Amino acid sequence: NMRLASHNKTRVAYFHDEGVGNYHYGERHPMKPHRLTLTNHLVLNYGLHKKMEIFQPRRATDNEILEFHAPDYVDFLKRVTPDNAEEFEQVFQRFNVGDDCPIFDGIYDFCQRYAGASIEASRKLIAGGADICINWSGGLHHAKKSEASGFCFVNDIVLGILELLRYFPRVLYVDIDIHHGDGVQEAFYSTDRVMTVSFHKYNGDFFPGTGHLDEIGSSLGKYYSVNVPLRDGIDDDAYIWLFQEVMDGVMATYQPSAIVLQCGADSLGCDRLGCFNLSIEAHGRCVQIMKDYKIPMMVVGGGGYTVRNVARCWTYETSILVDQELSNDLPPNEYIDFFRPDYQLHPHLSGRVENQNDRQYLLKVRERVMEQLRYLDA
Ligand code: TV7
Ligand code: CA
Ligand code: ZN
Repeated sequence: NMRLASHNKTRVAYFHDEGVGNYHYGERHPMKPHRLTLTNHLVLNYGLHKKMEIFQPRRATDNEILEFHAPDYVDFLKRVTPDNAEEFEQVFQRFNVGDDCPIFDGIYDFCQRYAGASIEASRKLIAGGADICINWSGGLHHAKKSEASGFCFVNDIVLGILELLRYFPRVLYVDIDIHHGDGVQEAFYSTDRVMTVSFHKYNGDFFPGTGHLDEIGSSLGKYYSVNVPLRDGIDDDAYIWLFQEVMDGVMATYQPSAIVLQCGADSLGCDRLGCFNLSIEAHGRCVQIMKDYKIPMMVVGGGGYTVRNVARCWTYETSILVDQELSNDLPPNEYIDFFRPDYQLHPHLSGRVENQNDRQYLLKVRERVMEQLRYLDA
């Protein structure tokens, strides 16, 4: 890759919207945008901003959001508020708003902010202005063309990939959130210009219910959707092994020109909604593995419901992307109380859930994925 060969330091651009952490899904709702403020504070207090270019992103415009989403759905998101919600109740079902995807103050503004950052990140990569772009507020992978789903209203990943496709011939999407990346998979299910790869818990029941090994894509996109279904309690060694095996196979066969990596932190041990046993180090190892392929890459957030660990994880992953080692002692900061009682970057997170992924199961999954990838070569 000439663009990377011409200089040896990775250039990282960090997109952070000052206001994006101030939205509230509701008192009892597990999605807490405040985790983005917390993450940004740790990033700054560790001094990582000195090793990146920092951008305050633009909000996405209506027309940019309409590149993927349907006009009637966008119109609804723009107009609905908690105060006028009753006027819209007849369309709540159609657009799937309710408990998981509630109407809250500033909902469309929130979407414009996190989606604007992903679109700007794509443009920065296209312009060759950075090798890696980070948007921790993005990664809302469940949103569909005409409906909200799983805490996601606008699919910033699909919008970011559509932008990348204006310039890059092939885009690889990789998703390590514990949930299946269904919205992104669906959007690109019948094209070979995007390969989607999701690692997730799957048992037919866990949200969103899709992501079976046999979902491989259709028509031109046949074999270009890859699913890695996992059982409860997967540990560091098994996850890293399988991730390395699958991604080496994918990179060798697909040879993408750009990568989008969704880093949902609900795959960590001790997550409020998750059931894996991953440490922050192992989660970060996946980020390191993708970085080492040296392809232009956008890194986004996603799920993550134990807020203190989300901030730790994405801060650590920022440090990996800028090649800066961090002390395990968290720097003093105004939110230090969130990190009680240990005040460490790497708390012990495993062991809460029994590992249901035996060796035989993991080998079967790897073999099935490798078999699928062999069809790409042919
Ligand atoms: C990317 N799990 C999103 C992951 C989206 C998961 C779900 C909840 C949940 C919602 C709440 C709440 C919750 C303790 C957990 C079938 C249902 C069951 C709503 C109560 N507490 C991402 C979406 C998932 C909302 N949804 O991938 C308000 O858990 O399982 C479901 C669907 C129907 C709706 N009910 C839950 O990480 C960002 N929801 C408390 C208050
Ligand atoms: Ca996933
Ligand atoms: Zn998730």
